[in-house]
Amino acid sequence: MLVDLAVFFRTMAEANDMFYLPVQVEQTLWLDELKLLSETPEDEPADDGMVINDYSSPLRGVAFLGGDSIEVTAPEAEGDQAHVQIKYSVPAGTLMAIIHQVPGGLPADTKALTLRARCDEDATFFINMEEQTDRGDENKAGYNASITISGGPDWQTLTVPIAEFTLGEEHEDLNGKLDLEHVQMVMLANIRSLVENVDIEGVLYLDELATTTEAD
Ligand SMILES: [Ca+2]
Ligand SMILES: [Ca+2]
Repeated sequence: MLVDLAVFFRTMAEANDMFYLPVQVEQTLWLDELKLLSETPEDEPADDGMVINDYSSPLRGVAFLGGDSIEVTAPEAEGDQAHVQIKYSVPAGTLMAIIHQVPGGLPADTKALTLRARCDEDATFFINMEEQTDRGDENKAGYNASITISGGPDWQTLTVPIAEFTLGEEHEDLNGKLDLEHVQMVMLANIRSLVENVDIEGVLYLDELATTTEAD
């Protein structure tokens, strides 16, 4: 199944309140090939974890929410580190978010998420992991944590222990625990515009989002 997330979110009343979505325009999508592989292609292992996204070009498995107020570019790679630059200027009452698809779930022995990033000014990002243990919304649960990236020119690798993720208030989880192998989506969002109801802007650079089995 191929889903245009912007169209998908637009159909959710709740999302319309939360996300600033641009006026819908007609879009064309060309597809060349859809393959079924007998083996799951392995991502390049980062130490003993799994790379959720390396932000190489062309970008795959990522969707951006924030409409016209988000500008994504792929600056020249620094060494072999391909990365993306996300320039955002988001109105109060909405938010900017980067949604990573995790089609095969995360390794069950994951101890932490790691993010190699930098930004122009200090910014706190909300990280949401959504598990889907079975069909239906009642089998979805969202777990949240947050990270603060210090502003500056240097790349930082931030570690977020899985133990820091707590169940979102709007969710119930039937088995009461985060099931990493059923996580389908990892979202990184700047929700300050929504929570404090102020206009926000910033530049965020992302190099790699990964899991690690090492406890920090
Ligand atoms: Ca669960
Ligand atoms: Ca990268």
